[in-house]
Amino acid sequence: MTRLLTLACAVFTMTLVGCSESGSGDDTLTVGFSQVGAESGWRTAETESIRSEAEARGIELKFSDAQDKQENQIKALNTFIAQGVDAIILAPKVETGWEPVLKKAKKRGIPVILVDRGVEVEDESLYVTLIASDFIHEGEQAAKWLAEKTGGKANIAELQGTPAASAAIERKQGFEQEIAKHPGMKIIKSQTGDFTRSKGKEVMEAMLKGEGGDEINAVYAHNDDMALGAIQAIEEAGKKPGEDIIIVSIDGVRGAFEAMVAGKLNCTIECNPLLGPMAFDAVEKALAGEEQPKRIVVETTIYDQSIAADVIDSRKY
Ligand code: GYE
Repeated sequence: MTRLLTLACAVFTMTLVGCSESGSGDDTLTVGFSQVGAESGWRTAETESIRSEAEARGIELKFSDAQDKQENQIKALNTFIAQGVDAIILAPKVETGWEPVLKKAKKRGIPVILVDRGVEVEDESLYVTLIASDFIHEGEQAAKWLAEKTGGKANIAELQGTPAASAAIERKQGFEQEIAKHPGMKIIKSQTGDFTRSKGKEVMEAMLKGEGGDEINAVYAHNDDMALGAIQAIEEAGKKPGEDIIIVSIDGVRGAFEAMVAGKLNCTIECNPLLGPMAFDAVEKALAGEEQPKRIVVETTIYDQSIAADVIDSRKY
């Protein structure tokens, strides 16, 4: 009888251990990553950073590319929760609509780390931390640089990022509050180019052809990809980008440095996409029950034509 009882206890213990281990059945961490899509060079660099960091740490990464649709991100998070992942990393396309799925993750005790863009939620305990640049500051820096370059006089065409994305909302806010200090600086046209090169070109073409297009002497693009599209449109309109029209953008991708070396882009504000190490540090701290700040700010740096050639070879993305 004793032997049978001992065996039963052993089996029961093994079962408990099995249940307590992560989704993959061994002690390998399993993390679900919901990515917006691949709309820009910045986004691709961010994805690569997270993938390579997971590999370096021996973490099983379940990756979902939402093809730029929030409903696909929500579906992915529901799948990760059903699979019982240890943690979730989310790059939210837009700020709103996340409460229901984040409440489910919280109920299952799955920590959610936000990277890159923020969410609007009543209950901030629905996510552990947001690792992102200060987009308002980026907008302010772009405006300060442009004010200095133009002597505080510019008729600006603004290429906005994805509607309802915190990066677009806050970059616009930061830029506008800074140019308000310069009566000679006006945004005379503003439209979304959805953070893509093709849309940036299309919108810039329409702005140049439209009423008042000839007055445009500056472009503020919420990201480099749209700025590169605008450069193509400006050239096709027979104008010199970087000279006839001064262009400032944000991200700091390699194409921006190439355009600055060619004299076609004037300035980019770096928004570091290499968030993998910080994201997995936050995952590991969350799983260890360590306290973390609600907001981890990624530093930004200004690059213009004067230094582009010196640094281009050392760029990591
Ligand atoms: O600037 C852009 C990407 O959310 C900071 O999204 C990110 C932005 C970035 O499409 O290139």
